[in-house]
Amino acid sequence: MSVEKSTKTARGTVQCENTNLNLLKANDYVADIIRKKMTESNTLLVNITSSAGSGKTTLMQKTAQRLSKKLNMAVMVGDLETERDAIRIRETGIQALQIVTGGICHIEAQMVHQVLDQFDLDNIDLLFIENVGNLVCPASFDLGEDYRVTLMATTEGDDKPKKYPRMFLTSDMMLVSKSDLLPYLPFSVEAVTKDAREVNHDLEVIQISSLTDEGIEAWCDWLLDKVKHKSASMVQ
Ligand SMILES: Nc1nc2c(ncn2[C@@H]2O[C@H](COP(=O)(O)OP(=O)(O)O)[C@@H](O)[C@H]2O)c(=O)[nH]1
Ligand SMILES: [Mg+2]
Repeated sequence: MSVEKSTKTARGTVQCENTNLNLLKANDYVADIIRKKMTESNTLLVNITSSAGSGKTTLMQKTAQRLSKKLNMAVMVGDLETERDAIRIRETGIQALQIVTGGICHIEAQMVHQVLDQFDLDNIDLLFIENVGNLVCPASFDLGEDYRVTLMATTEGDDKPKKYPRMFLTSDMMLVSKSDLLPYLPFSVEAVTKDAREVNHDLEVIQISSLTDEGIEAWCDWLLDKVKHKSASMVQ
């Protein structure tokens, strides 16, 4: 069933809604199966979203360099075409698998489920999904993740949380990325944080740069804490 709704607003802007309810229902069913598998294997699943070019793959490389000696980690990465990102991540020595969506602008739970048996989940503490780069479609698809983390690059402009609210509403963490470029850009970390928290009061925020390493330790500590917390809750 497809629901299409359009409303004419006072200022003459036409607001459209188009949600394929069956597709999302099927997605959520598979997402629950993934969640169960992750609980059984005690693997923390983190879904990384952002616009194209915000620094997701670079952050995956950086995180692997920092954490792969402390815990077992792996990445599945979605793109419309090419295996380029998986190759970049594999260069750090961790397992990375490319999901080529063939034109689809997001990863769906079914795609994750199809490749899960290629990972030795019982021996993976932290599994990342690097989603397809855009702030729209990935917001609507639950992938069974424990946490959703959205990168918001300083190069994108600080007005995005209010323009793409669903992405920020459904995220647990906003990483303000490429902070090394702040001196050269009209971008306010204060303004972007205020807007994002008006959309999602509980959103955590860390300012990071994969170039200067600003915030990378705080990011890695956040991940280590979540991995620890998940395994502690398994013991109880
Ligand atoms: N200045 C700066 N550039 C970055 C940073 N992180 C990534 N980049 C660059 O931004 C571009 C896109 O990065 P990439 O990781 O491929 O982004 P993705 O499309 O979100 O995966 C590349 O040219 C990176 O070298 C950062 O922290 N600072
Ligand atoms: Mg990438």
